[in-house]
Amino acid sequence: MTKNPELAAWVDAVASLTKPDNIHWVDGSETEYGDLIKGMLADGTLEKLNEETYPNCFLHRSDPNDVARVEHLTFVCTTDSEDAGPNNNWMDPAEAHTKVDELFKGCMRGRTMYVIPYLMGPYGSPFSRAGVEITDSAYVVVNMRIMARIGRRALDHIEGGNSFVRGLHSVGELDPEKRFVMHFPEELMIKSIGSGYGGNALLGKKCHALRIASWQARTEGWLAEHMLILGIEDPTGNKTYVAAAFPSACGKTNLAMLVAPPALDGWKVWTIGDDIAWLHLGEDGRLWAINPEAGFFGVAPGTSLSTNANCMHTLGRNAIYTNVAMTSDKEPWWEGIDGPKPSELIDWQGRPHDVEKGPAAHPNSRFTVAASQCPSYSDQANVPQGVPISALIFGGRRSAVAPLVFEALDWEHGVFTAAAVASETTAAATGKVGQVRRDPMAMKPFCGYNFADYWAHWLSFKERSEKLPKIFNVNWFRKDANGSFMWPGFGDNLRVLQWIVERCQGKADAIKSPIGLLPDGKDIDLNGLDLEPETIDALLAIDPEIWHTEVEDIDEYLSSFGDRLPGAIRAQIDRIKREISESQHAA
Ligand code: TSX
Ligand code: MN
Repeated sequence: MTKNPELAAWVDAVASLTKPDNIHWVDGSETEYGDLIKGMLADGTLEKLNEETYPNCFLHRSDPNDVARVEHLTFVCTTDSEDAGPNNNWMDPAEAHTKVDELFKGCMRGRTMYVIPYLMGPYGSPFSRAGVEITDSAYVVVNMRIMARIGRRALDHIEGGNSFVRGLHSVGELDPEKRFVMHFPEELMIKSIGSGYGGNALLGKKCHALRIASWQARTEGWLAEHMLILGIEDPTGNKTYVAAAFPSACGKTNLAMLVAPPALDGWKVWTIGDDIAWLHLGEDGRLWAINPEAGFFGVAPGTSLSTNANCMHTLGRNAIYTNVAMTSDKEPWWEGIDGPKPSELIDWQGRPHDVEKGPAAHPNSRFTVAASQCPSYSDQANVPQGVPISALIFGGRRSAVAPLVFEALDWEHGVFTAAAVASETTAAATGKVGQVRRDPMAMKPFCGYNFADYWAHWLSFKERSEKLPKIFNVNWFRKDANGSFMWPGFGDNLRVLQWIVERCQGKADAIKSPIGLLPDGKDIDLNGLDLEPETIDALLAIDPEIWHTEVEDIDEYLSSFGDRLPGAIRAQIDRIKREISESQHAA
C-alpha cells in the first residue's frame, strides 16, 4: 500500500488489466525473502544447493527457450522514430501499448502480483533514482532484492515526491512469439512480457538503469553508461578511480574485481561496480560516478579462482544461480570453474550431462549475488556523491589492429574513439566467431535514444568543464601470427592501469601517433612478467596500412547515422584519415 496517489492508481489499473489473485507489496525483509524462497522450492522454481559448502544458495533452471536478452524483441517507443534512431527497434507508442496490453490482459489470473519499489543508487544520494516493478515472478522479486535496494526505503523515496520509473513485467506464456520488451522513455515506462530472464525481467538493470536512464541523462545533463567502476590504490595509499566500458565477452566483471599480481607489491584494485555507472558533473568540474546497482548478475562460465578469485569468494553464499550445471554433491558447476570435470553432472536443463548435447552449464548461465560480499568491495561504493573519475576507459576484443593501450588526444577525440569501439564475436554470444561488430561505448543494445544525439550529448560536456577525465582505449586480446594471445591479461592488466594512473597524475610520458598517445614499451612495468621486450613493442604497434582500412570502416559505420552525426565526429574522422595518409607517405 502507498500514500502516493499516482502509484496507487497505476497499481489498481495494472491489477484490473492483469487480474491477479493476490497483490503483494514487497517490503524487502528477510522474512519475506524466506517465504518466497520456500514457495519456489515447493513449486520447483528453485532447487536448494549444498548447505554445507554453498550456504543459502539456490539453483533456477529457466525455460530452455528463455535464456538471454532478446534484442530483436526490444523496442524504444518514442513519438518520433528519429529519436530512437537506427540503433534501436522502434514502434509507435500507442501501437506498442495496444500490442502488449492485449498480451497483459488477464495474464496474472491464478497468480500473485508483486509490487516492488526499488531504488537505483545509494540511499541518500541526489543521483539515485526510483522505480516500481510490478511482476508476477517470485524469481524476479528475489533477484531484484539482490540487484537493487528494494522495499520500504525505496517507497519512502517515492512518497517523498520523487519521480519513479514504472515497469510492468509478466512471464506471460514464455512464448518467444509473444515476447516483447518495450520502453517508453517519454513516459518513464517499461513493459516486458513473455520472458523471465535477467535483462528482460529484472527491469531495474538494463531497461531502467541504461535505456530509460540514458534518455533522462541527456535531458538532465548527465550520463548513464555501461561501465564498471573501480579504484586503483598505489603503494602510497593514493586511490585513483576509473570507469570502463567493454562489449560483452571482454571480461568486464573480471576487470572490476582484479587481483594484483605478486610483483606489483602494494597495488590493489577496489570494486565499486561491474556493469553500470551513472556519471554526473560535480561543482568542482570533475565527473563523479555512482553504481546504481547493489549486486552482480554475472556470466558464470569461465569464472574461476584463476580468472576471478574475488568473484569466486563472493559467490559461495547467499547466491542465486541460473542455468548452471550441478554436481552430485549439489554444488554449482560450469565450464571453466576450478578443478577436474566431475564424472557425474546434471546439466542446465536438469538432465544427466552428455557432452554430445552441449555444455553442462548454459554459456549465458548466471549468478546473482550481493556486491557487499565481494572481498574487494570499496568502502566508497555507497557514498552519496560517488567517486571522482580520473579516466574513462573503452575496450574491445580485437585480435589485430588495436594496440594494448592508447590515450585520446582530447575529449572530442576520446568521444570519437569510444563511438568507434568494436569487438570480435565469440561463440558464446552468436555462434559466429571472430566477426567485428561496432558497439559504440559498449551501448549498442542499451542506448535508449539515437546514437548520433548520444554522441552530441557526450561532446557537450566539453563546454561544461575543463576537468573532464582523460579517455583511454585498451585491448587485452591482440594475437600474434600463431594465433596466440600476446598479452597475459587478467591481473597483469593492472600494469596497463598503472600507466593510465600515471598519465592522469602527469608522471608518465606518451608518444603521439595519428590514432592517439601511446606509451613507450619501457613505460609499462613488466617486472615479474615473462614477456619479451619485442612483444610489448608489437602490442603497442600501429600499422598505418591496417589503420587506413580501419578508419574507412569506422567512417562507413558512423556515416550511416546521416545528418545527425555531430560535425566534431566527422572532423575527427577526416583528421585521422589525413594524418594516417601523411604517415604512410612519410614512411
Ligand atoms: O576477462 C578477461 N580479461 C580481463 C581480466 C581482468 N579474459 C577472459 C575473457 C572472457 C570473458 C581474458 N582473456 C583476458 C583478460 O584480460 N585476456 C584473455 C586472453 C587470454 C587467455 C588466456 C591466457 C592469456 C590471455 N592464458 C595464458 O596466458 C596462460
Ligand atoms: Mn552488461
